[in-house]
Amino acid sequence: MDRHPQVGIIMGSQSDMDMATKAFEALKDLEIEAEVTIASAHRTPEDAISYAENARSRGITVIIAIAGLSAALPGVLAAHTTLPVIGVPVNAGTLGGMDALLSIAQMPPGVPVAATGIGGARNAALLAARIIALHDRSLHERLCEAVFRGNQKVKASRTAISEKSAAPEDAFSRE
Ligand code: RP5
Repeated sequence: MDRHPQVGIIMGSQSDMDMATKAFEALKDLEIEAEVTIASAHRTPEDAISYAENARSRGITVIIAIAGLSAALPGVLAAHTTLPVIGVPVNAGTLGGMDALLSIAQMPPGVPVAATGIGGARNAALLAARIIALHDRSLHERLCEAVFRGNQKVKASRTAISEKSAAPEDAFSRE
């Protein structure tokens, strides 16, 4: 397994750590190496820019950028690298994360950022995994297994529905 970090998880503040941990754990489950750091687009803009500029040559292939409030971090990183940047909006204030979601999603043409839902750190990790799996057959297999396990979990949860109201299993049959 490649021990070199392939995913850079960067957050705007230490207060975003829960989200970073979620993304890190999801990547770890798929045996994807990741590194975690903090740099703010507003408070330490030079660090954010340098991290983005150095990321590709350091072997990073996808950046996950986590930020709340006026979440400029994913966009600033995307402006300084051609690596794919996935932004995770955090609910960090009175607007419940809508502020961060719109800041991340409403990028101007030419500077793309993929936005997850508010608090979507796990999905950010899974999207990063899909991107990396384009050129990594063994990761693709692990990803397919994880998707299968997720599907099985949903199917198994049907048994919790009372027999009287449950739809029959043949409602899901495919010709
Ligand atoms: C953003 O402001 C950070 O990403 C964080 O979500 C939010 C609040 O930061 P702190 O005031 O907790 O450092 O830049």
